[in-house]
Amino acid sequence: MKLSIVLSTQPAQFQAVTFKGDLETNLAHIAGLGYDGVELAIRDPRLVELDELERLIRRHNLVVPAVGTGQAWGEEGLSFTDPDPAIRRAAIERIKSHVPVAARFKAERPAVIIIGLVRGIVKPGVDHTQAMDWLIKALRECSFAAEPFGIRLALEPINRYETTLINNASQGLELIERVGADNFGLLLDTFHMNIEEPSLEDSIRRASDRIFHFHVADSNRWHPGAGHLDFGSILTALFATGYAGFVSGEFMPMPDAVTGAQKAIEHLRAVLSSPSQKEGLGIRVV
Ligand code: LER
Ligand code: MN
Repeated sequence: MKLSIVLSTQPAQFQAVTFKGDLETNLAHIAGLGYDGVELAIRDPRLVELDELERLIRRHNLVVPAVGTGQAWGEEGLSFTDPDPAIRRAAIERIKSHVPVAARFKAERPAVIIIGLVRGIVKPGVDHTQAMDWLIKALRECSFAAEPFGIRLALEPINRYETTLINNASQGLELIERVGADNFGLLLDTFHMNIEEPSLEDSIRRASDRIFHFHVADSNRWHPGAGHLDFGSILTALFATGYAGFVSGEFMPMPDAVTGAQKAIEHLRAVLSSPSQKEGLGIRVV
């Protein structure tokens, strides 16, 4: 299991970003705790000193499996489904501007650009069908722009309290059919899945090789182990699909970032090394 954790490269309002603040200190903590990678949450690549960021990340031997883009919505209100065409265009251009960033950090697997809330919500006066049409066109344009760089896009089904556009894995799989790009898939997040999916494991099995990235948080959005999700069962289902990507922590910095990150790694390793999970993964227990 390769583990990463979300780190924001700039101040952010979104609460489930585990690490914000001084980059160098945070990267040292993340590497020191045993994480293999860091998922970068970047509002706008133009705001980031990329050479310096890359130098720090490489110095700590960390990989960047994915780049999160949600702050373009959270801080600036950019979205693929805004009724204002200038805002939709700005959102598309912003996502395309992440492609060279993701390409810079590409490791042994194609890096992923995350499409979270930048897809938008259905705003008053816009009907759902219209919003879906805008969404599909934007996703096609961005996926085609990313393809020559070997970069993949992953749309994250997000729970109903944050958006009405793509809440669950089934809707995500239908969207994939309509977008029709091989480098477009899903990011599944256990926090949202716990609200929206009838069974996390069945949805993981159905999404299978369209899972391009995976977020973990417990039911209360604290670190895995702090709530009631069964991560042994969830991760066994994930790895049984052949998933070879990162398991990425995206949870509240509770009781504080370092303690949460440490408890997450301990819990995830412990549940995967318990005898019943080893048997589920086909590992003989002696
Ligand atoms: C982002 O990865 C996420 O999970 C959302 O809750 C953002 O609003
Ligand atoms: Mn998430």
